[in-house]
Amino acid sequence: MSDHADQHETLRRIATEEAFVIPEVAAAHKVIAEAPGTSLDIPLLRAIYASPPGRSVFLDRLLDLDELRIADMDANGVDVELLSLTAPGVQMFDADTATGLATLANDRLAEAIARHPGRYAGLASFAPQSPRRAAEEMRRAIEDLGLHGFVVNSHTNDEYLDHPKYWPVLEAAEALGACIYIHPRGASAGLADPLRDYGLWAAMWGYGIETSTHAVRLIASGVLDRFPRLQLCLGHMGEAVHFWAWRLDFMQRRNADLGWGPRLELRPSEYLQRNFVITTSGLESHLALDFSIKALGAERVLWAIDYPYQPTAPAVAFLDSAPISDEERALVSHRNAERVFHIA
Ligand code: VNL
Ligand code: MN
Repeated sequence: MSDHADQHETLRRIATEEAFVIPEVAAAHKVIAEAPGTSLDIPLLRAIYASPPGRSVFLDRLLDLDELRIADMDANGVDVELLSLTAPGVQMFDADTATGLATLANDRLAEAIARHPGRYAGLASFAPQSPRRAAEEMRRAIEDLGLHGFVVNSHTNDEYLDHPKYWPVLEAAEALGACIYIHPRGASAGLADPLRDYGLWAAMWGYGIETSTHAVRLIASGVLDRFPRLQLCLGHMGEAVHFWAWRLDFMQRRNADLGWGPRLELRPSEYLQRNFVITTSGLESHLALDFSIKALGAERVLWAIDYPYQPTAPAVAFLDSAPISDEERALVSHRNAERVFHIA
């Protein structure tokens, strides 16, 4: 075996956007799947949860935190999965249901991590529908349960986290030193109509439009001047936001001159460098990886699979065969995840 292959044998792999569900949330998603509605989350919920399940292979794997998942990890050399409740999480439920289910999901997540020492870490859910209770649950999840950060599935009732009502959530994450992973979901009502054809609503295109817009709102609103130490994570190779950095910088200044937006303390590209990390989930392109490392630095790019929605073996092969230095590979594969998500 060559030295190169040897090095890969011992490289710790931490996958950072790995989905699960608990039966109680699955049951509540099924109710949404079987009711009429125009939300762009409904087609995928129907595919997964409506009876008979069209994509039960996803459902089985989402519900499993033991045999199937650990076997898939072992077969592919994945050391750790950073788990998060699958989209849209609790964000389509009423505030009380959402708050209760987030708490339950976080308890189950902590139990799964304890059952499989060293194999899992976890991002806590919270219910933005009730920002004060969300902030309390965020404190409990980090301080009592020992979870490793947070997941939010983009908009909540068509509102974004730059809205002042959500500042308690941003304040809690910053104070706890815990990163918020902004995961996609179906686009908000105002973004939705051109995404209703050809399957554009989901992972092919709509998720990226929704989630990149969320990230740009957080930058352009000035909310990162209020919470300068807040750490945010974007999947899917940064949802391409960093590709737009030059234009964001140029046009944000013009916006400020026109009175269309605030005067920011930093340029948009500087917030990307200070407040964001990105993951490679579901975008296994060496060209995009090379661009991302050059644009943001290798210490801001983390590996992910997007299990069970993406297959594990190609995600591992993508990492192992990436034309990057051993130092960069170690950062992307595990060191950045260890630092950003406090994984031992
Ligand atoms: C898909 C991919 C769905 C990644 C996801 O969450 C996800 C998909 C619902 O391919 O449909 O995180
Ligand atoms: Mn995902």
